[in-house]
Amino acid sequence: MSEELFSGIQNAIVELNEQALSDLTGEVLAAGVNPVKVIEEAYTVGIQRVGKLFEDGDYFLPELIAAAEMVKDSVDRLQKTIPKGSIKDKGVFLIGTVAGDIHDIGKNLVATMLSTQGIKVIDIGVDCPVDKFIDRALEEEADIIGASCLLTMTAPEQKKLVDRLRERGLRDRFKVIVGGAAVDHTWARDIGSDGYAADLKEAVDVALSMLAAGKGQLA
Ligand code: B1M
Repeated sequence: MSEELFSGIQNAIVELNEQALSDLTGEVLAAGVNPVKVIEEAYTVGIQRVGKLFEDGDYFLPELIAAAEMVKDSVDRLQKTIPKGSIKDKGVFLIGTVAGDIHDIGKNLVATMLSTQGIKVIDIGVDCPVDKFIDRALEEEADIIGASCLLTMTAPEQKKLVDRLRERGLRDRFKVIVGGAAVDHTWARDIGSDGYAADLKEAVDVALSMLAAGKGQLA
């Protein structure tokens, strides 16, 4: 049944059928399907299919925006049903999208997943200059700073974050995790980040082991 619902949700996103998406989200909630699975296997796959159509020139920006908004609304609805772990048991994770980049679907999902694991998450939004990451991390006494980036053009902001921490004498104060479709493990290592996560599961695994061990993940 989940398989059918999941492909129905993916198709509703690709077809920009808001009513069908809303109805299927209702069905998923009523059936008690694991919301994390729905996010990973239905919504994420659906928006990625739209991305591919955009890349191939079959969809244009208005379709991309419409699909993103539909997914955001449905994920918001589903997120309300995910139980939060007990706050600040394990540490504080500050997350944002780098300056010049307004993509936030992946970042929001990572934030939600982390908050289900007993990690206190401070989400500072999108288009965040590096000093905003650092100032808020100091204010919130964060353990980890997470920077999301979807645009190749803005990936240097992640390097700037690591460099700026060093300039401000704070490099050892925070662990840094980078992620987002524009970057990879090699990039993360090259810029001196402490960790990289490709998806939700890795983001949770890396954050939890970093908090437990108090040291970085990358060789
Ligand atoms: Co844009 N966009 N977009 N877009 N968009 C991409 C990223 C793009 C690859 C599409 C394409 O051309 N093929 C391309 C970037 C190319 C590049 O630089 N390599 C692109 C472009 C070019 C643009 C614009 C410049 C388009 C334009 O204006 N001409 C513009 C930029 C605006 C800006 O930011 N300044 C733009 C705008 C938009 C919308 C506003 C329409 C919308 C975003 C809406 C929103 O986020 N609220 C949008 C969308 C939806 C996409 C695609 C289709 C989907 C992104 C997404 O949400 N994926 C995307 C194409 C694609 O990815 N195939 C595309 C689903 C999400 C769950 O995955 O965000 O990767 P993702 O997150 C993953 C992992 O990366 C990871 O975990 C998540 C779950 O697995 N992760 C982390 C993410 N952050 C993490 C942080 C971590 C750890 C893991 O730790 C801190």
